[in-house]
Amino acid sequence: MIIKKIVPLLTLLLVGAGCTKKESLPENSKPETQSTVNKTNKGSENKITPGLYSLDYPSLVSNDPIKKIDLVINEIDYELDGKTFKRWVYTDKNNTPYYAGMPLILNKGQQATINVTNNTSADTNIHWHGLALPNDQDGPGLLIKKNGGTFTYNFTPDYTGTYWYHSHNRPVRDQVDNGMYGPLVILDDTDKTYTNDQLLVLDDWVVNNEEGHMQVEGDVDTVNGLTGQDIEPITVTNGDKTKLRLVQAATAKSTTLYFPEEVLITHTDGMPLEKPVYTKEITLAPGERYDVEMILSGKQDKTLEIKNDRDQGFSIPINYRYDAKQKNVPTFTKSTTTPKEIKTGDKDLTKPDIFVEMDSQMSSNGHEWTINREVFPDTESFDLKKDKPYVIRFKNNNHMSNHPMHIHGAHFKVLSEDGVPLTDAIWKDTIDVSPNGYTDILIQFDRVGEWMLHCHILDHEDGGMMTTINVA
Ligand SMILES: [Cu+2]
Repeated sequence: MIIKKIVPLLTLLLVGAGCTKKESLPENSKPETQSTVNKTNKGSENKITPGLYSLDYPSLVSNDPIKKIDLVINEIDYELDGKTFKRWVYTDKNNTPYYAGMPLILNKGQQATINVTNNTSADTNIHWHGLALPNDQDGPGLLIKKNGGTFTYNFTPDYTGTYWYHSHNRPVRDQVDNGMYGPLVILDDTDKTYTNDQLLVLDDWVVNNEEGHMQVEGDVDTVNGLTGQDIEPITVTNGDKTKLRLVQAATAKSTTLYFPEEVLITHTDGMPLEKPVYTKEITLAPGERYDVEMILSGKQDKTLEIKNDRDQGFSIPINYRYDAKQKNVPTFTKSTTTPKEIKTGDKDLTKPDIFVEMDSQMSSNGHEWTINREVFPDTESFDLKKDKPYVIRFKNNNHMSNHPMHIHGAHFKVLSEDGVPLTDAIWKDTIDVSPNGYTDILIQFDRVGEWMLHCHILDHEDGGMMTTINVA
């Protein structure tokens, strides 16, 4: 009854929701210079085109111990749903229109040297979401100055998997919502077995109207920065085994995807599942990633689609082509990669060491989002020891809103949800806690430093639902 234990969790992760708003850039950061992208300007690096983030695995393998990447943050004109507005984008020196951010692709064990140039009129920084890195290479605490400021990040990820990167400079929502994000993949040996390997970065933008009050939600849903008929189809044959790397970049709204046939969930937030799960739908809360395998068969060509849960949502076309000469019959992967383990000895995992209660309140400052009844930076912080296991209980006291809680600097294992233990391991870096629900996790930091813990509905984070974990 593994499935029964896991599926409700995965389903729960996606219920509820936040929102994202793409509004015009904040008043104090209007672009001073404008750049217009050329849609036909194809990205040369990694052979990734603006709308179809297809990872051409053989071409990406390099034996260089260090991958040098020039990452440029620009302000561009962005056309969406018939309107043109300003947004920010993570791109390269050629201003290639990576509408969901330039994909950063590393090989297993490869060091990244990332030279960032900030051409926008807002100070910023970058958080490498899901990677456990030295504290001084990640996000908050750094500042990449506006109007040409630079910073060089150096790190070597410990693990493979699907991650993403985004601004963590407050107000974080303003920056991420206006495009400061991109996907980040560390290739695993098993990725060679896929004939198709595609990134699908999900978001929603406020284009026609403003909605939401507790958080800002968009009204135009995008896949890799495109919407409607512009969304590029995925073409597969009966010989293909396709990997889809789903990244939820929306700042508030969760999205449920419906697949035409069962797919196999192999990874959550970059980490392999102990027991992969078959499903036809997945909900992604802000900040979450899921990797799935898709294998289609049949002796006739067909056009299918992956849809989401909104009337004005999106449809990702799948063009299936039958090739009679194709002898390869793909099968779902039996993953040989396992996540790390945390040694807990005789520790009682049913007794939390740390309680994190999420709630909201009205004050003279308006609507505030709280952790243990306080607003960041006045929230209670937690002092932990490196290489020592801790149980954290996230308890959501809101009856209306979910809270996808994210911790920097370490993955964690989900122990139980609403008191029901999981039988098979699920590792996450962002766990969506349902209204009135509670979730226990097990975490152990390998790295010292001050790490953030916050809600990934970024209006909640900016509104106070954040604290720090100090690891010594
Ligand atoms: Cu929240």
